[in-house]
Amino acid sequence: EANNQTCVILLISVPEGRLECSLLGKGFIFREETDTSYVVLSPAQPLKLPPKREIILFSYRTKYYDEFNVWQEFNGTFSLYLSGPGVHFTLPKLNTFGSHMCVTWESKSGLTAFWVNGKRSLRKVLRPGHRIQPQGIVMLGQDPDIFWGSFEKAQSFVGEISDLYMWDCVLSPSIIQNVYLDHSFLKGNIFDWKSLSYKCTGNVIVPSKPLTGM
Ligand SMILES: [Ca+2]
Repeated sequence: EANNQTCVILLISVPEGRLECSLLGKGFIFREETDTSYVVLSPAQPLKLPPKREIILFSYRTKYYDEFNVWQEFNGTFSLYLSGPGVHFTLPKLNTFGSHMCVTWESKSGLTAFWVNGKRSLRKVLRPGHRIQPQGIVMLGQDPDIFWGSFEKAQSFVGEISDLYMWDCVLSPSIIQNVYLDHSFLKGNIFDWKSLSYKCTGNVIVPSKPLTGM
């Protein structure tokens, strides 16, 4: 180049397929206005999960039964299953900035509802009079098809879960709304995020400072 520019021009010509080389210490410089120059990047992994996928959100399993499981289904609906039968709800999509989700089930009436960001779904009836059995395992991230195992990658949870609470009674609407509006939590008498006893297996990150966007 006869001019005084000192920039390095990285010429990349990839007519077909993908170029694989280390970019360490290099860069892309677009030197002039054109309608012909561009760089196509090939991700090492797909940028998002395949859309056709079911996702386990919460699993409580005893030896022979999925006692209390919350799912996002293939078609995007959300479900609660109690040892077999389940109810399904069409809800707003979970937001990348975080969503507050709550499931209520009243054993006597079977009334079941999903709450998203302080708003309650319509109610459906699931197994009135049913009793959830003790001595199971609560698991986040995987759906155990047997006690302690038989996981499927395609059903695993990918994302962030925080502020998990569980009670042995149905909370009032105002208490549920306050969790979303004021981020104020009534102490959970089954699970309480502030004093949760847990054990991580595999590639699970526990950030020292939780994200508090919600
Ligand atoms: Ca499974």
